[in-house]
Amino acid sequence: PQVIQRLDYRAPDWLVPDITLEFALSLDATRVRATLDVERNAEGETGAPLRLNGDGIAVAGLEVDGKALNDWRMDGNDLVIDLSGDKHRVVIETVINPTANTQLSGLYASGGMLCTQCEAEGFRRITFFPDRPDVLSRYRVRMIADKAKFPVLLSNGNPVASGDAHKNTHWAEWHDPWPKPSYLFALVAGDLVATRDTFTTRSGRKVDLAIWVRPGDETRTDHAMRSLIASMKWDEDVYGREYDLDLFNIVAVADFNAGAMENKGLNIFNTRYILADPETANDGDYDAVEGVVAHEYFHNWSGNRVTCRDWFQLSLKEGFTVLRDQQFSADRGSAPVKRIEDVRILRAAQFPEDSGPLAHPIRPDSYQEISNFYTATVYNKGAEVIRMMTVLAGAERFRKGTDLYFDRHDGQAATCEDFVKAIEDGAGLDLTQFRRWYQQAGTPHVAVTLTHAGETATLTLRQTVPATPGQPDKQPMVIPLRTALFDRATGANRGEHLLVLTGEEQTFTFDGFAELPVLSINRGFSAPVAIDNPSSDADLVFLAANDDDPFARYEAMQQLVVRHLVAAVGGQLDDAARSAGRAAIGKALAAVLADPALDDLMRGELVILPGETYIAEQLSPVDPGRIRAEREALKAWLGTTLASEWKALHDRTSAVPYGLEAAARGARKLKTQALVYLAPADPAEAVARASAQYAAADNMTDRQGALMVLCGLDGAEREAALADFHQRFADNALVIDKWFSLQAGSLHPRAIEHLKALAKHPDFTLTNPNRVRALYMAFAANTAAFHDPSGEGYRIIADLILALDPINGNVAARFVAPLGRWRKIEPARAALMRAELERIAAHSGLSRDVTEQVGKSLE
Ligand code: B3K
Ligand code: ZN
Repeated sequence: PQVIQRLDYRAPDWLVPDITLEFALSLDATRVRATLDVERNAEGETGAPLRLNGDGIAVAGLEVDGKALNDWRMDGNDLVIDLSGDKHRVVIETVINPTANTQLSGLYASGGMLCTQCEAEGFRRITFFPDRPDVLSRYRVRMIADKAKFPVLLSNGNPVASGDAHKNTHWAEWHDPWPKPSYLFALVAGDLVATRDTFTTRSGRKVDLAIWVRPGDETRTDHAMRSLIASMKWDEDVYGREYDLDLFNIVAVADFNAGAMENKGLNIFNTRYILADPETANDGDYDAVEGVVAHEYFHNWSGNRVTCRDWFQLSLKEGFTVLRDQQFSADRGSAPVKRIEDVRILRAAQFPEDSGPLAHPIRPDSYQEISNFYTATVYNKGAEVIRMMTVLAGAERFRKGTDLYFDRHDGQAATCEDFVKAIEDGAGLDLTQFRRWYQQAGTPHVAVTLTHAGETATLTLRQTVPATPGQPDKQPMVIPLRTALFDRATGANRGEHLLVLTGEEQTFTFDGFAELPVLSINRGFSAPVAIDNPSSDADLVFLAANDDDPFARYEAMQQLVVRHLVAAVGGQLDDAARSAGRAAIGKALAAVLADPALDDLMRGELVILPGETYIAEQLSPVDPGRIRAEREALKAWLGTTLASEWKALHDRTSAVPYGLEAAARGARKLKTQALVYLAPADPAEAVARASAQYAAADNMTDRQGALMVLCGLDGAEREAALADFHQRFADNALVIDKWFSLQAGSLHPRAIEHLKALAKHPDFTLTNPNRVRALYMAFAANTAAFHDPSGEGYRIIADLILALDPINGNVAARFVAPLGRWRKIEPARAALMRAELERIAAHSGLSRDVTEQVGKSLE
């Protein structure tokens, strides 16, 4: 396979300052006429021919400077044209079939409408073009289409003109004044309705806002619109960034590979990140809509005005934009809870990636298929790396850095190095060594020892960065750790310090301590590292109850449980140690339940047990079955020991009426958590309460929570609730997705059987990515079911990959990672996992996406 290397970057030989695209749209034969004004790039290779990328398209006509041209050649998928001068006009015709485009990349059909997805390399499936982000063009787009089937015609920028044409057709012309790379091109044609609002920017530009959806869905766009307006205001207030067109369109599409796409002035969204109302969207869905709407909007500056020079720089826009959307959401709701959620995602999705065969730096060095690099590492770790810059610089100086970055690189295709340099210059930081975060993969581990002598506490920190594929040896990283010491006798916080670990090992001393203090380290998760902290259980119980940093409080609680479960899974606990560990956890949990100073949203975070994948990260080799068993056993014990507390909590929270405010949301979170603990302890009680919660629910959070609990248990109530849910929401695809996920991800011992039946359900289809993910991602994350000792779970996922690959390789490749973790799993299962990877690899005609992921997983 061809491997693209970061260091092979060369400037483009030709630029395309202007392009006109004319589309004669239809579902199965769309004609595209592209007029490219090309000119030689002074930085390119002298005399080089014009090389235009294509993918699955053929030349249906070609003119240069007004004359038909036969003197062209294909080099693989590239169209190559020898041109004598420095400036030419090239006109290319192609014909494409959107309905046949099941990859959902390029121009495709979704439920009778037409839409595009061009990032990263979809534009070349529409027309021949230098499809690379450092070629920026002004786009003019003309569309002509059947007026009844496609009453709405949208593209980037501003509408210029429109009108009726021959025989039931109409046309529209759009112009985008901002030069952009081809991956930001978008077009939508369909029968859509808009929810409208306006936003006036701080300099007084009135912007028309529209969210376009299928007729009937317009009742569920309010939250997205509120989120958009809030994002526009926030980016002005916090980053000084103003919107730059008179119009901002969002379109929601049911068939979409990703979450959403930041096309200039025309964001295209997966419906799941736009549509929300209390009955059909849970609280998490509300947050996701707000976060993704903000994320795509923020890309207008971090991504569009300043774009990426090449795809190795993807984290330039994604890491930064994720940080920006995280900061926005933190400002909109509870900042500590948002931080905890973000860290939970990082640990569940990114840490395993960083410790597995697909590990890569946030700025990768090579790829076969760039679609495989839209990862938790590039996005979430990328955000953490920039967040560390904010920790080192402080908010004000960091803002000086970002101002300089936007100023310096506006209109350019920039690199991660450009970003770091701008922060360095603007914020006044030296990030020389810090740059290793862009180069080295792997989650650093920091081992901590705290000793005490005389009046002095001595903290020793030792870092190791694990070897990752292609990177056997690592250099020490810059690790900023917000740290506090608590007086053991009084419980007082003696002050927070920012300790910046730069060497392999460093020692810090603190005076004035009569006895060994209690250590609170990596507060707020100031660095994306794993801390190996030998604090006693008693210290963790103390921090879980008393730390004034909410994240640290959560962390102490997690660590207490992780430590216990890791020992239990490893068979290192005798009866006495098991009871002592449980007692400590029970005590901490009881304190959390009783603490009147905690709000329910935060309490809801503190009571959630660490996830199975995070526990698995601490173990090698892993027996996933034992993790499930020990975690459930602990839950059952806590459910029994604190039974009356859980019931009282369920009663109290059930009395809180629905609302979007934090208190009501907190109550809903705890309401289902109470059931989660009662379920293994007293299934009959849990079933009764969950059924009542389901029946009384006036919102999706309560209904879905109750159904989740019922799904893990046996009985007529389970079947009745599932049937009711399906019937009640039969016409709502996003809710039916939940119905699939809840069953595939359930704690029920026969989850595999359920999954097999669901795969044959008439509502299941391989052509809709949301539906595929709903069923199979939930299953792959259901550790006990996926890792069934028979190997059946592995076979199911491998079969899925093989069946899905010809339809949608991009989505198929996402399912390789769960199998790719075989090296960390106990030998019997590991062999079965590996065998499935080999079975996939033996197939011919696999997509580049799946080939790369499977190949790397077997290396
Ligand atoms: N930039 C898009 C990602 C597109 C995915 C391409 N495979 C969404 C986002 O990160 O905002
Ligand atoms: Zn993004």
